[in-house]
Amino acid sequence: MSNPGYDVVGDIHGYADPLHRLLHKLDYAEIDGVFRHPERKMIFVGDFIDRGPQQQEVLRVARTMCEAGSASAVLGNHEFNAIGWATQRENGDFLRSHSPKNAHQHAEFLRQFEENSAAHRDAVSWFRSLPVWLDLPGLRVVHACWHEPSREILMSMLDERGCLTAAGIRESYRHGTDAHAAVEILLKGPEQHLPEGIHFFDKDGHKREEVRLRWWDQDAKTFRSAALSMDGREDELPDSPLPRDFRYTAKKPVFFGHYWLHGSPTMTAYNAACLDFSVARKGYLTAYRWSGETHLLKENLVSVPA
Ligand SMILES: [Mn+2]
Repeated sequence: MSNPGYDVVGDIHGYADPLHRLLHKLDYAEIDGVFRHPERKMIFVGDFIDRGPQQQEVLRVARTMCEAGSASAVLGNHEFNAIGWATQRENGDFLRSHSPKNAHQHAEFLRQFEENSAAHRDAVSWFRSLPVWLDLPGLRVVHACWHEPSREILMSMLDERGCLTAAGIRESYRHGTDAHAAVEILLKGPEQHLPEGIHFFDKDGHKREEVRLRWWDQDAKTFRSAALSMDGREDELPDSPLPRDFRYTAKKPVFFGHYWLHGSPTMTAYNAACLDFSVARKGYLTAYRWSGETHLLKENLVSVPA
C-alpha cells in the first residue's frame, strides 16, 4: 500500500463528543477499544487537552489509535506546557513556573487528571513521546507554524522519533536560547515586534508592541498585511516590510491548528491548511481528508459542530 491517505484533525481541547462524531463521520469504527479505518490513517495536530470536559477520553481515543498504528500525532503547546509543569530541574524548580497565571491556565487539566496521580504521570509521559512535527512523503504537520530555521535549531535535540529529548525539553524552557525561540515559533506561531515607538491596543484594551503573523499567506509581506487577529485595526500598523520572512512557500502541503479560527471551516491557503475552527468556543472540530493532492481543496474539509 503506497499511500494510505491521511485524515488530519485539528485541536480537540478535551471535547470527546465531537471527536467521536467526527470519527464516525470519517468511517472510523471502534474495534477492541481502538478506532480504526480499513484503509486510512489519522493525524492529530496536537492540543488534545486544555479546557474541555472530557480530556481523559480524548487522550484515551488518540493514544490508543497512535499505539495501534491507526493514527499519529504531533506536540501542541498545551502538551508542551503540561510537560514543563510536571518536570523539575536539578535544583527542584519546575521547567514551567507554577505561577498563579500558569496554574489557572492548567487548572482544568489538573482537576481531571489529579496532579501526581498515575493517570497524570502517564499522560505527561505520552506527551513526551509526541514528535514536534511530521514531515511525511507528500504532507507535513506541525501544531502552529512550519519554519525551516526553527526546525534546524531543534534537530540536534530530537530523538529518532522526532521527539524532544529530556535535554532538549530543558533547553527549550530556557528563555533567551535559540531552542526556546524555535519551540515558540513551531508550537505558538511567529510574532514580530513592531518598529520602535509603534504600538496598538487590542480589543481588550491591552497595549501591544508585537503582532502575530499570517505565515501561510504569500501576500503577507508588511506589518499591516501580515498581522493576525487585528479586528479591523490593521490601519494602525505601518505598511512597511517585515524584517523577517516567515511565509511558507514550499509546494508540499502543511497542516496545522492552533489559531482558533472563527466561522465555518474554510481553506487557509492551497498549500497550508489551518484545521482549528474553535471547537472549544462552540465552533467546529475539523479534519482534512488528504489523498495525495498537492493543491488542497475546501471540499476535502470534514467537520462536525461542537
Ligand atoms: Mn495551540
